[in-house]
Amino acid sequence: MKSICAVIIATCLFALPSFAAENQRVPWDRVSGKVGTIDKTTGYKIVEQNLVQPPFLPAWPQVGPKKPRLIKVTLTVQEKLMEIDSGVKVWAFTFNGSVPGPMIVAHVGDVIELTLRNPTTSLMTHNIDFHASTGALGGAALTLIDPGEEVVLRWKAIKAGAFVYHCAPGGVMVPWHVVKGMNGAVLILPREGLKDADGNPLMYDKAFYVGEQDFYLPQDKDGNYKEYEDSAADFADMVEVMETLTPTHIVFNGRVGGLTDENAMKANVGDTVLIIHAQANRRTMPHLIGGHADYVWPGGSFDNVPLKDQETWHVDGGQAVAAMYTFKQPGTYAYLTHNLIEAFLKGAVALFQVDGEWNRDLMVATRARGQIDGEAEFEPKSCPQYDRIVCRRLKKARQPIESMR
Ligand SMILES: [Cu+2]
Repeated sequence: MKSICAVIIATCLFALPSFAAENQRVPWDRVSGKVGTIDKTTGYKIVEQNLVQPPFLPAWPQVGPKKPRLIKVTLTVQEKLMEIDSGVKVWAFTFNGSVPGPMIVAHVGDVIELTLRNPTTSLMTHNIDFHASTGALGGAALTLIDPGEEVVLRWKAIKAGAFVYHCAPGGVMVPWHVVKGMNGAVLILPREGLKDADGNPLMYDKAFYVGEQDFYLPQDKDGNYKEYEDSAADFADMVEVMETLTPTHIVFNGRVGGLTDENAMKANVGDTVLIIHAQANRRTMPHLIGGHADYVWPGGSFDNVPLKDQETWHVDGGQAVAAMYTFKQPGTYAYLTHNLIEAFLKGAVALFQVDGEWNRDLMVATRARGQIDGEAEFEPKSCPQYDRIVCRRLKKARQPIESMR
């Protein structure tokens, strides 16, 4: 009996130091210090990332410092009534008030310290699943918080790529929260920056983050989109529409026209642009009309060799994919999903407005528009009621662009 007790005590004494050492190697359970100081548990410098509204990314270096850092970010839940098309409103669930939620940028090896807040203005319990992270349902199991609560989660970025994050409170709440807008993206850059297949650096001048959102909005018997009194009231009706698997709207940056007209993304000829396209719930097929993707990282992983010269690429549901393109001509470019029904009838179209000099070597109209001999002049009819916007744009496109001749 004595000898058994001795073995148990010896085992405990032996095991305790190794358990403590294990905890020291994974010190995620300590609160970090102030920005600019060194975090005692990781030895990493603490930096704060100021998150910005999409389609923009936080100002962040493409090549990381030699040593990893501890990056502090804060996401605050906002349940808010948003207009996603003229007169069409939905009670969105958001991170920091935007659909999609803001982009977080880090380098491989960095530790992200997220403070997630769910204020008492919320009606629902929320959390966050980072596809870029490892374990605990992407952090969802450690971050479920009721209104009035906050939580701090640390996770280490060990995979390079573009990744989705989203709320995942369990059961039918998961798709309901995601299609009410509660998703965003993370960009984990390789520490040495992006590279082509031969290991040459690929740097970008600008980066844009296109978050695609499918909405499933209930309609009344007359076909009008219904409005609800609070963020929870649409649940039963919306789930009914969700079960059809047919979105009523598919939009970029939270609304029809979220990235067109005055919201168009801007660049200059010669600019290399990184476009991160995120879709938390369904597949999509980005395409840049009048351009290409010079590089696409398949599946969103920067550890994959980038595909070159893609006309259309694809993003799976629950995925973010980065593409890179250097603009070679000025003008307006449509960036859309090349399911053209989804683009033109559901809303999934964005615009790039590019300034610069027209390159006649790449394209030229060698004969200006003119009448065919003997043909009567075309009399355009008035724009049909159902197609006012497209018709107006087509008429605008008919105006001659002198620099292209
Ligand atoms: Cu949620």
